[in-house]
Amino acid sequence: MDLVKELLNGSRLALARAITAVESEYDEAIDIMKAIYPKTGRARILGITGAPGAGKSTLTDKLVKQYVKAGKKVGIVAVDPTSPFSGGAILGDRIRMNDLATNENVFIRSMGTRGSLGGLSKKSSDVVKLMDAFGMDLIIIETVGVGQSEVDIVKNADSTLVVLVPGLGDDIQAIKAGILEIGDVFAINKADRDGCDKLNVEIEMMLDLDSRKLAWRPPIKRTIASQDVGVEELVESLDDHFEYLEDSGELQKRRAERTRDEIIAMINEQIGRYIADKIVSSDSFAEQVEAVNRRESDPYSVVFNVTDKVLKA
Ligand SMILES: Nc1nc2c(ncn2[C@@H]2O[C@H](COP(=O)(O)OP(=O)(O)O)[C@@H](O)[C@H]2O)c(=O)[nH]1
Ligand SMILES: [Mg+2]
Repeated sequence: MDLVKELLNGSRLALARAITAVESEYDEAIDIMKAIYPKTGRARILGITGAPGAGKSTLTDKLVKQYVKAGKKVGIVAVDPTSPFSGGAILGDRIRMNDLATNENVFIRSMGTRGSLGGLSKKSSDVVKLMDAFGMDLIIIETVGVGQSEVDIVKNADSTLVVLVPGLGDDIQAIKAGILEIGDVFAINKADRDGCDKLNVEIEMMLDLDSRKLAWRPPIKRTIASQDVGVEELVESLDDHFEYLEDSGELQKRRAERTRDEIIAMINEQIGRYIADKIVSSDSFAEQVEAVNRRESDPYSVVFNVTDKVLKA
């Protein structure tokens, strides 16, 4: 495919078009993904999550500038599970990352729930793969908030940075959504505000409660993203974590688990589609439902009939 060839040769236009194909679920999307797959697995993937307004985009902007200065090529996928528009609600991020958008070593793409058939987590993970095959060294997945869908999305990353803000009760919000458990590095951003020590103690306490006894103790770094303060130290911690992942074999393990989960999810999706297309929309299914309503049959028998048919198909 020409598009794939161009993408692998570094065409940004081809990358943009491939992303659109994946996002819009065009028929050729699967062929594109198949063709680029052998070229993936090279980039390092960083997830960034935290409450809206915590400063994730501001921090991403500053982090990326550090990596670009170090000669890295960086892809950014900004994902908003609450918006049906790609880029609509993330307009503010575009402004905050304005000068990055024109940098030839940076590629930014925003995604919403448009054409949500395949699920945003899967789609954003495919977009990451496209950027990986394109040749990005680092790919950042930034999500807008702290809900379950955000957790699912950042699970596609190798390491996760959780951004918290002092004095907001963010900590409690994060604990609820299971965000703390997925943090490999913590940033207390807006460290120009009061309450950093308290938040720091709370995160440390949470980490003490973690029963997994991991070899990696997530570091807590203070940043003032809007003033570019503490960002170099944060980069160091993020690099340390990636090094740890590589040296301990954890990276390989996490990626292998992710591959397995991805395949299972795709099988489920495929079977779900088959059921929707071939069974649920059939006359015979409608008749069986009616029979249940007349109490001539029961739901358990119908389910058995249907699954039996699928398994033999
Ligand atoms: N006081 C202060 N404001 C910040 C800091 N970092 C970001 N902001 C501001 O917080 C607001 C939200 O930032 P944004 O990056 O869009 O947050 P996001 O929703 O997590 O992506 C913006 O007005 C930023 O300028 C900081 O360290 N201190
Ligand atoms: Mg943002």
